Amino acid sequence: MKSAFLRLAGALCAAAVYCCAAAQQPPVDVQLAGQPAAGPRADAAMPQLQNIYGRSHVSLNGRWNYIIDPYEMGYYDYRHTPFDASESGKGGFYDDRKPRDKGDWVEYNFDLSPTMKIPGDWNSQAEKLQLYEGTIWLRQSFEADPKPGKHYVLYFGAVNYEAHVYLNGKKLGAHKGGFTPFQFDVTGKLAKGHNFVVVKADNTRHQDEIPTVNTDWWNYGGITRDVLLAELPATYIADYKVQLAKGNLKRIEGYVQLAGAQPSQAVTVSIPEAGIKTTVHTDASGRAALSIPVAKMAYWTPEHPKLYQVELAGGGDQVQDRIGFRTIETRGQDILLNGKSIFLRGIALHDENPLIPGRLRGEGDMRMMLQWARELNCNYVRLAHYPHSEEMLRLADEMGILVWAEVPVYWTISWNNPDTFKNANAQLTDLMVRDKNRASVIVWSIGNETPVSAPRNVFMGKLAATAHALDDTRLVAAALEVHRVGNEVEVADPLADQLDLASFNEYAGWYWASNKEMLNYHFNIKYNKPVVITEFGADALAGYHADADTRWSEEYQDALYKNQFKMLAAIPGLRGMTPWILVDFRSPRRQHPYFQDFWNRKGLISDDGKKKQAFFTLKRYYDEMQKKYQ
Ligand code: GCB
Repeated sequence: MKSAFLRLAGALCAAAVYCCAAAQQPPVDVQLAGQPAAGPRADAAMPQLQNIYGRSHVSLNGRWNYIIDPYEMGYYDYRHTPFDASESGKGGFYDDRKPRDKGDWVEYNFDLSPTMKIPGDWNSQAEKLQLYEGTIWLRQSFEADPKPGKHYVLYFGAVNYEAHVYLNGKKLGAHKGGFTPFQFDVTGKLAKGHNFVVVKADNTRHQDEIPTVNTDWWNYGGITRDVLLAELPATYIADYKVQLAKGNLKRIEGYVQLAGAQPSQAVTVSIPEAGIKTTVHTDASGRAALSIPVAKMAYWTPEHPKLYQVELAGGGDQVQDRIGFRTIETRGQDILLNGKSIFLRGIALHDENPLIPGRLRGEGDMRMMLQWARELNCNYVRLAHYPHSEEMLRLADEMGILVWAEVPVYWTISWNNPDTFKNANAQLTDLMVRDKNRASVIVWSIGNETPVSAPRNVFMGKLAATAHALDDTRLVAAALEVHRVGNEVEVADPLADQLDLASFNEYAGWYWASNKEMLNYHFNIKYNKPVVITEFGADALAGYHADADTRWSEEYQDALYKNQFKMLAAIPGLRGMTPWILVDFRSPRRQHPYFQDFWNRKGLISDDGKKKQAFFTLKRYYDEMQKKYQ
């Protein structure tokens, strides 16, 4: 049944929505049992809905009006008390009701303010915002025709970093964390007809947040991913996991979670192409475990990334997904995909488009990045250093590219602050909740280059425990650091005991030792685990040619890659790598006026899409490794 239950006003087009069976129940509170609790940074947000794109929804993307507010005029009064905290709330930029009360004197006007494209970081949309860090208010208007008995969910794919969200002048809640989705239950809060949503987005960096003040990437602010309004029936499928059991090619295990009016129901899970159809009954909390034998199935691999249509139906709701089935394990120093030893031919990438400034804006941009990885003959990518979008993971599923997924626990976090830990733990949980059905994801990474110390070991150890507890079917890892003792490069980190890989960054030939000297070094890795090099690399300005001893030249970068391959060949447990990095990327730390000019030049592809020499060297190496592991 097709019903246009919502129409976007203004520049947005009317969108058709496919509604599920109409169970006419009064709206009830959304409360999901059995899901990890949202962290303290998600004030009043509801738990994540699995597969938002598979629900009846309209997009609130498009052009949003915005107001730059460096002094947070729209949030605090002149005594620096939040308007939110006052009874009338008057003065805040979120109260955009028209006509205004007589005598109201307001110093803002969304209608006369400029617009920017959402999803989209603000830095790349106006020159004066390129380096802006602070608050911007954004507003979108839309029309709705909410139906009784339905649930409505306002979803944000990501807002960097802190978001305060208001619907029709009333606060829905706040969220911290720039790369994970959050949503609000807006049942009973939508008006028939005109509605408006206002977001205060603030990308100010703080020492106690995740990430902290110091990173090597651009701090893109704003609503960087989709904004959607979804309609759900009175009882709905809130979450599900449908994956092969740990190391077991013959059994699917997981769960289904209903929420809403009548959470105790029969739910049918079918995978028609695999001849699977099972009915389970959810308990009073809406949950049922799944354990389904598999007779015959084409397992997901990079060579044959088979995705099955999976259908879940129950309680008047139904959701479809495309899911691949594979196992991933380690045995000694081997990584086993569906029981077979593999070599991870990888490359690292940021969520940034070098050609059209800003974050990746949609499937076309994402396909370009993964296609470049494919041209390198990669079967694997490291999506550094924070969760990339759900669409990226779905594309990796479709294109057959294995993924290392990561949270922005980067460098010098405030290890002793319990709120900082809660925040990191919540971001990790949200990533894992979102992407748990993606075959491409084989590694959850809990952080990058975090310096060993007692409080750090406790903090990171707890994150590792969270990752293992939430998902025993994937590998848990971190990009560790190395230390040099004489000519030995040591990997000795107590955290490694809790990780599945001996994975580390090493900048031989760039941050230490010259290109030639690096061949005198050898690795001392104390762990009987697969070794995966998470980073090595060198800056090269595309088109700058010199000899192999001249830094910044393509020749230097190329020679470094060749020497790395020689050096790494001596590691018996080497099972993969993600050199740093696919494409040059923007970073405020990179100040050299000629070679960098705010770009980190370690890309194998330049900021205008040209392949550097080392690109072809890495491809040749991967061609050889592919033959070796066939
Ligand atoms: C690293 C970091 C990465 C940097 C890179 C570099 O170790 O993990 O985020 O961009 O080095 O280029 O220095």
